[in-house]
Amino acid sequence: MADHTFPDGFLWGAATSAYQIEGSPLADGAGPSIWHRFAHTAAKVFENQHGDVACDHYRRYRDDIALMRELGIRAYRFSISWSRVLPDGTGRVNAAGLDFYKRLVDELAANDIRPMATLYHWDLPQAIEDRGGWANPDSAKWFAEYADVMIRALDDRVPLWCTLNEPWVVVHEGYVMGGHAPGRRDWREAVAVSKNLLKAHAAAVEAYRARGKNKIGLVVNLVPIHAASESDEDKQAANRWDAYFNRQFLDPALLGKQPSEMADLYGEAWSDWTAEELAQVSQPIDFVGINYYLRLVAADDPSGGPPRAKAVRQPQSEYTAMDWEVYPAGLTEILKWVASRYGNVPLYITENGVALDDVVAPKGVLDDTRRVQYMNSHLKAAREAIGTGVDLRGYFVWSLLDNFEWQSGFSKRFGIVRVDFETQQRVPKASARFYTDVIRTNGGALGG
Ligand code: IFM
Repeated sequence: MADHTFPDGFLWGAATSAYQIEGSPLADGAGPSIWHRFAHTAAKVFENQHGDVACDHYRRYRDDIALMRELGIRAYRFSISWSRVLPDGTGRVNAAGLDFYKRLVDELAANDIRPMATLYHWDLPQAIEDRGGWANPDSAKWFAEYADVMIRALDDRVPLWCTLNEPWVVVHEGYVMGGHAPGRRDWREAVAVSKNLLKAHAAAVEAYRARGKNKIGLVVNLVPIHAASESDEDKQAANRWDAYFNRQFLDPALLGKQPSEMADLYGEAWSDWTAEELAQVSQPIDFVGINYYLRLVAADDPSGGPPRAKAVRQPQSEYTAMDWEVYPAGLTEILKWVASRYGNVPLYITENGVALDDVVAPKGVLDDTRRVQYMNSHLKAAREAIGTGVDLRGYFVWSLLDNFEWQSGFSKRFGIVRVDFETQQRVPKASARFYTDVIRTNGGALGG
């Protein structure tokens, strides 16, 4: 039987983000975020749902931390709402907003749970959006100012910091597809935002080096891309998609270069970077956070948008409630790829999990066997990558709680803990109990 135990000190965590769980978005002097504005615009989110209450974590954070402790969770990845702390995006600090995050990290410390704080998980202050948002070249400077406020306030208690969560999603969903705030569809703007996000990431890292004493990294969502056939057209389409999804942010941030496919894939929308800009965005970082959910099989699609590729469904595969292919081997593949391409930088799996149509049994029991299987197979895949020498230091399940899944509202449930959104009752699912065993045995409970 294979040994599935993980290295000593492996960090076992759970992840959430501010707008998805906190609720009370305007409480205690907070300013609105683009997600508050977007979700309150008709027909943007499933059934016009919004994050006004969500999991009410802003008021129930102590109970949620107690629950994590009960489940044996050792680390908690959360994000900070920029507009709670800086209601106008820049300038005046809202002491009450900042105080929420101070209390949160104090409570984590009291429960022996290590915090990992993400500075940006998609909820840009609306006040910044009103000044052009991420398309404004000053956004990098504004982000660094906000980062500095947070570092000064929390670095003594937060050992791990993430600058941006999934910049690819910010660009693709926010500026290409328009399904996320701020809801635009403009490839040229997407190109500008992609560059400004990388500059913002680097500016925050620089601010961190000036004052921070711990570790800071970047979180990206990575997707193995396989060609649908052996044809040159499909192979090139897969390659363009790989550049678009996987290398667009990591190559500049870690290698100080652009993937060679960028001009081809963005076409007329593309504008070249200067050598100075490339040098500026490649600030050394302490780790890369990888969010892993699915694989894509790509075919050439000359009539499609700039990357000119389309996804081909795999009839033999299992798909989740998000319609994402379950493909655990891809996690081993992507971890090994990052380690070999970017020089075995320390890695964390900062998100991994599955949305399912959970069925609650009459006595309130939620036996989410498929989620247990999903976690089991993905954790084994992670363990396999470690066995080949990948420096993987931790795993954060997405998500601790069922929550607000962006344009899908509350219709997609990713939690290992069920949330009844009427009563706010939390009920650990079978997957939460399974995770408790995995953590207690440092992976031994994964079985052969
Ligand atoms: O819910 C999101 C999260 O905010 C970012 N990563 C993917 C998750 C599932 O879609």
